[in-house]
Amino acid sequence: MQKHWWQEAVVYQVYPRSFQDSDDDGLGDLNGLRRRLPYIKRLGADVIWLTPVYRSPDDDNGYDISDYESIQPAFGTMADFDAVLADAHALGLKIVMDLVVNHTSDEHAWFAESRKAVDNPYRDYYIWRDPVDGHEPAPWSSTFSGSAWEFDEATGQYYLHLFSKKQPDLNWRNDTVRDEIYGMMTRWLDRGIDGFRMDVINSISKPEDFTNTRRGDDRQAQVHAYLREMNDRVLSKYDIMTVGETGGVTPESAQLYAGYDTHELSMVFQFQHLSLDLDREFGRWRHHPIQLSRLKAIMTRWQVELAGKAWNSLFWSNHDQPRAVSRWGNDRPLYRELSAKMLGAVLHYQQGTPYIYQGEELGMTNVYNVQSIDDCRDIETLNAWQDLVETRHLLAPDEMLLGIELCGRDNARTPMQWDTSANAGFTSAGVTPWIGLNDNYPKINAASQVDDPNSVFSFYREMNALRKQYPIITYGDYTLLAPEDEQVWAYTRTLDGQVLTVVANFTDETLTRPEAAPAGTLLQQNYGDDAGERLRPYEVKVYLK
Ligand code: TEU
Repeated sequence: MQKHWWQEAVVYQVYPRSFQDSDDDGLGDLNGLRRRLPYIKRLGADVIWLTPVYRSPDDDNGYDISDYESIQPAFGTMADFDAVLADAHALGLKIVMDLVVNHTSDEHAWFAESRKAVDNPYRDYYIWRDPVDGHEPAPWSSTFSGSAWEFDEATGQYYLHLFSKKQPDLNWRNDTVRDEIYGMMTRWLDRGIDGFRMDVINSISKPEDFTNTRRGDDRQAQVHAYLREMNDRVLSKYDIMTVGETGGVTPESAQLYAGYDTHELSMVFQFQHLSLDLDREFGRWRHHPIQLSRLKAIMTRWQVELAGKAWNSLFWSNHDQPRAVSRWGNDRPLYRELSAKMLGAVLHYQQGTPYIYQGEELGMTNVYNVQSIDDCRDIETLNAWQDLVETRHLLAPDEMLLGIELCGRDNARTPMQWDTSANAGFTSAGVTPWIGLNDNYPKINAASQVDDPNSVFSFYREMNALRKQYPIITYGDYTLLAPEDEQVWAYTRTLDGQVLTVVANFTDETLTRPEAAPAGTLLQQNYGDDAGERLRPYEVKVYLK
């Protein structure tokens, strides 16, 4: 297996609008990120995944792009971006940008032209269809509630939008569209960035005829042709990292997207582990407890079935998910730090590139006591409330508010908690942040952790350092132990005669497990000592022999 730098790297995801404000407008920005680069370096990350900073009307917080090659003014200028990139590189940090090319904003110049007339040269940049019997061309739904088709009076046709109606889908069947995108990508890579995270990239292929096709039916067929073309014409010309966001992908299909010999992407984000606690009918808005044996089985399948064929990404959270310690661990004060460290270890010691979402390294939690939908900012949440509560009355307000508290996307988007000063150091005192702070910032913040050897931050920092010291963490083969155990996740990694053993207690009980006292030396743990076969609440231990 040929080795690549991104297999040995740790990625830190920055959601810039919530990371650091430098000009007191209540919104994070590029100069704020520049100021915090030393913090990311100190954590021991190697790559920053920067979510979109391009010009955008912000209907979906920047995932609705109106100009791929200019910077959102509220975030700064292209010169500010270049300064961030230069400073990051000077610190040995790489920057991977978010590529959102399944759709643009409806305020992009291309769409403004396309919607003018059916014979406009840009018409075929997007997906327009005639009504069928006076209705939408096909029963496709938007991820953000409602139909995926919006009727445009001016030309009497519908256009497709898998997300908000202000995010019209691009027509990847159009060679000119692909040429435009490959040109834009090339110019960003020539600017010096180190790769792309590709937003919903397995949605870019659509059927020619929408009748009798379900959303996503034929993605396999065309999307790989597009990605091989993208790789041939752009990606292969640079030593970069790419990660595709591929909802619905399986260990089998992932080998097409990220196979060592398929010449498409470096790796993909899979979501099978993130669907375990979702409701079949109401998705994230009706949350279910997670059964550990099912989580272990899914993550083990990815470890075993990709081994030697494709590279895994490893993540618990991102800007679309609730906070990891609240969803998977125990965010009560007694167990928050212990379970945050346990979750970090059980994920990072698997094979793959780990992704740390901003604040995860501090054990930041969900926001509780959501009193009203007016506290929410996320378009997915607002649209779902309108649909499920206000229009179809399928969920009661308090049930939906509970769902938002447990699994809404705004949980991950509250301002980064830097210190105990007003606004957690995210913005100046007296400034109103774009979204409310989590009121636990006086207790959970970077300033109280970076110099504390027992903090969650220091635990993540230690993991990142151990990764550099022990190749077994990157390249060792994974084997699950005790698959049926509903309380403990234990596994080994083996490489060149070495054995690394990870044992994690997912409960608030003290348990006894023989695998909790393997041979070898204790490499990392979240308690001050080693209690042998006795596993204390949320205890994790990593041994090396
Ligand atoms: O997310 C794709 C996506 O579907 C997620 O938003 C998530 O799966 C969704 O919330 C369903 O519950 C990407 C971006 O990460 C997200 O922020 C964007 O909103 C979306 O695409 C559209 O660009």
